[in-house]
Amino acid sequence: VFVTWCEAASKFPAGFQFGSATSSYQVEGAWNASDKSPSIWDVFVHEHPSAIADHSNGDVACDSYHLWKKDIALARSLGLNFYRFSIAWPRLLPEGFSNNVSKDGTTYYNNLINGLLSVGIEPVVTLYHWDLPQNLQDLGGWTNIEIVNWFQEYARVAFTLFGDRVKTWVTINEPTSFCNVGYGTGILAPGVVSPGIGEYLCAKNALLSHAKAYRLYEKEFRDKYKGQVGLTNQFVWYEAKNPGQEQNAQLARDLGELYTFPIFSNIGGWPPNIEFIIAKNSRAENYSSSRLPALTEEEINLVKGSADFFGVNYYTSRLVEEACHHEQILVWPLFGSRELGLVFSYDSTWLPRYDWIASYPPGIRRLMKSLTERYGNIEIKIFENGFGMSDPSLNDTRRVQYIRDHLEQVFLSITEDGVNVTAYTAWALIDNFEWNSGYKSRFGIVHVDYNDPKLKRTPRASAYYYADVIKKREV
Ligand code: GBH
Repeated sequence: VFVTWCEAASKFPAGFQFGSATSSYQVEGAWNASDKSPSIWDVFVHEHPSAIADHSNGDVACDSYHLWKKDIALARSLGLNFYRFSIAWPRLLPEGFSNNVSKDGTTYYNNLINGLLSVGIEPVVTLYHWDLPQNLQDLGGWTNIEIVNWFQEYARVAFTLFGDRVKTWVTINEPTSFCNVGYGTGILAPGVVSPGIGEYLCAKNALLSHAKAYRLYEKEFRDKYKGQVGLTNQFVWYEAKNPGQEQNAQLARDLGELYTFPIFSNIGGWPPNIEFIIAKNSRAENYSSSRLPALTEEEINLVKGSADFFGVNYYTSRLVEEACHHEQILVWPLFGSRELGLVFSYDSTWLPRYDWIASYPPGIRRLMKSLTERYGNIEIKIFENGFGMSDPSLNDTRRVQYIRDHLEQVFLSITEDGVNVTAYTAWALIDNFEWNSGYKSRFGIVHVDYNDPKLKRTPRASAYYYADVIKKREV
């Protein structure tokens, strides 16, 4: 009896799911195959090659558009329970609108979904992982309130075509990243530099777009298909750098919950203290109204409760302190927040470290505990966690350590904190186009040989390690 209890106590609960992920622009390639139209990333990388570290682009990437069978075979060999991928909006709807649904685009995603299901892997589908149709960007993209309707119609097409087989939908990946970096600092596509303005228009419209897609599913698809819909966001866990700074750490966490509070809090709307600070800053800067667009009563109610789970992408944590000079370039959410007058750093003991990632495994546990305490025992799905390396080698010891350390904390969240976390996702299944870092930055648990015309995929030590965890269901 004792042995059985011990074994059970060290295993992840029966319903817990292990997966891995990629996104369309980062792996598909085939940027102009058939009737696909250009996305903002196609245009951004073609017009500004120097925005990418190695001047590369996603024209070919891992060619998953043609090599999807190989990706499925890999996912299967690792024993994944689910595979999270995204649909390229301009591949499915070449005109951006629902007037014209691509036959080849539909076939591609049907093949991928059916191929996964045929080997017992659940497809988890993201509708938006940053590759907006360029023609919609020409109309303002995420800063145009009309996107709420464009996105809802896109979601309707996807739910209609694939909803019979796809039971987990992620509407939007990391609004924090593409709003603040795509429409704020302008580092990511579409490269709009409008800090404090464009990024907040994007924030409001992304939140409403998500909610409209959720309500659509609720009304027209849920009875039939019984799936789950939510969004996933990047979360950085913030702690005070020095004693007595807890209030600032909480402020940073509140700004990080810009897309969480409106959905999961009882009162809905923007986090009140963040709304207050941005209004105050706007007044001081002589604006006639807050740079953070207000939400109407109707919008607040549309968004409130519009998710069946918390999607959490977690990579790293930060220590928070007050900025001495507000002019310092502060890039939310990793380096600081000009809005809050805060700068972020990490501890030198947080290892391994790579670029913006400093490994701090307790962060993922504290984050989930905090979300649960603030918003109730809502189901959490970790939809990204992973480690980058410039070293392409197969013996990726540091990545193994990173994944193991984080899985340990996820396990403790369940057993010690009673957090309702039901999924873990290793980002990424294969090396891919890592946005501004190009191909030099590798996140795959599986190596891709970019010098090989066949783009051969080879599992790394981390892939074997992860496969073993999945098989034994314990860390
Ligand atoms: C996630 O982004 C993405 O969802 C995924 O596509 C990506 O491949 C993965 O993580 C690994 O990076 O301008 O200083 O903020 C994580 C958030 C946002 C972090 C963009 C890097 C660029 C540096 N990323 N950011 S900065």
